[in-house]
Amino acid sequence: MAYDYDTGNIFAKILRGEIPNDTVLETEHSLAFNDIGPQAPVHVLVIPKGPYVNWDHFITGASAEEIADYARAIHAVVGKLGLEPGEGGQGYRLIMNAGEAGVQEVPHLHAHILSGRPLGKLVA
Ligand code: D5M
Repeated sequence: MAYDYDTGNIFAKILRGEIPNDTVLETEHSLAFNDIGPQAPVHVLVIPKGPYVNWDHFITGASAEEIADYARAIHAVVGKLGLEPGEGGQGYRLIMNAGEAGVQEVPHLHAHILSGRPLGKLVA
């Protein structure tokens, strides 16, 4: 599957420094920042710095180094915010929307980390 990456998307602009973001954590290949319209008290987006449309594009096109960095960045945000489940941590929900059925609005891969309130059972 070939993906066309739109360099004009809002997260590409954030990565180029053209618009501001509320950074939570940055690594060599990933950036985490607070969602502009939080759906919960904690709502962080984690994106790879590379030009990947969605998870499927990323996992088939990114280097092992980028993939490891991204996975670790998500874990680092969870740790930084004290969300690790159990032992006093409150836990979290990790979501990636993809394509039309997933209602993905911004065409640059992003993981949503949600927490800070009971999120309810996941329903469509
Ligand atoms: O989610 C796209 C998410 O991106 C949605 O929760 C709002 C968020 N968003 C949009 N613009 C910004 C900026 N400029 N900063 C931070 N967050 C932003 P999706 O999964 O594509 O529906």
